[in-house]
Amino acid sequence: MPSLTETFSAHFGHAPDGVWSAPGRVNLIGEHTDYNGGLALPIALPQRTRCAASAREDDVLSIHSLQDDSSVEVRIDDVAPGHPAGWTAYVAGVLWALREAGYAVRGLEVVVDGQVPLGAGLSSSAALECSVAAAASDLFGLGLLESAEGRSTLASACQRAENDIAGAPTGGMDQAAAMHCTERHALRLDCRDGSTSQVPFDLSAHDVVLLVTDTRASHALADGQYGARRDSCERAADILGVEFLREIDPAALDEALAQLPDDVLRRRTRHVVTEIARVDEVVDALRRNDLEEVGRLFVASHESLRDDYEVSCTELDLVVDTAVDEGALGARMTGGGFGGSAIALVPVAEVDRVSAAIATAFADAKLTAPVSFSVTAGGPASKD
Ligand code: GAF
Repeated sequence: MPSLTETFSAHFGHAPDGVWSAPGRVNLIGEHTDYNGGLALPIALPQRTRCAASAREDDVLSIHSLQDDSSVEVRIDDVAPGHPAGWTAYVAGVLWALREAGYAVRGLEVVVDGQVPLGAGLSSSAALECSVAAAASDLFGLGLLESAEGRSTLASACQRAENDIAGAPTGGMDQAAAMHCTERHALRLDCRDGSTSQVPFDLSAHDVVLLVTDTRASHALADGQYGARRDSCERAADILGVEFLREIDPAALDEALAQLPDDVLRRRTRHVVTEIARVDEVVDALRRNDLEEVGRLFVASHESLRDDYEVSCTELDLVVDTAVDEGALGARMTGGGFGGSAIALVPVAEVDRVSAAIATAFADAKLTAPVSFSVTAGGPASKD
């Protein structure tokens, strides 16, 4: 396959002004907490989406994909909810959102090379949005990559692209991860005030790896299930008289649950409140290198997502159960759920056995073969 810059030159007749890239993510813990003003703890993946880009003088965005050889042209002024459709909404939506935020952006020529697995719950869409946002910031002299505050502005524009143009009512963790995560660190993200801190995350000294398993079970955030979970949380917060479920003190959880009118709202609330508390427990355990405790908290998180939040599925449960049975310190689904990927903390000596056991369990259950790979914490959106 020709390189990204060769494809750009062949397609547009000149070399690009530059190449920018942004990572996918896995969230270590803190799932379905971002839209509740809660805490999350993602790492950036080594897998990145790269975009070669040049600024145009006019309003036209011209996009080409290396993977499916498709091209789309759209005027930024014509971008609106549902237009353009498909993956190009994430690109066009970013320029639209930056303009909505008051930044003077024009059209771009873009060729995209997406190396984050699609539909795997690893935030390929945020990686795409953030790579384009990084390019736009540099090419239009916005300077937003240069500061944490600027990066948060870019992350917000990317979230608006996803919410308003692509129609996925997501919470913002994925875009914040792509903009703020740093190598060998997890990002403690406070979604109430937007603050971030870096937590050392380098498992190599402990002979442990983070194993990601893409279940290949389809996963979509623009369908009704994700939005239904958000609605339940908003209803519960409303009944409890708080802006976000983050405000419920875990020590007073039972009293809060007693005020809710039905079992579903009680279980959704219990997941959110306990999951937010688990994030700082994992941060503390990582800081004292207690990976056994991190593993235990992973399993508690998975059980809460499976039983109380009901966003797991057969495939995710099978990865988690098999990994733990075969010697993982802990495992859990990561991301939105309903398919996508799971993560496991696995001693190096057990990685091949755990991966093989997961593959065998899927084959025995007549499920599509999963893909397992180990990851380290990568860096944020940047110019290559
Ligand atoms: C998806 C969403 F995009 C995030 O905002 C977050 O809510 C996550 O699911 C669940 O934690 O990745």
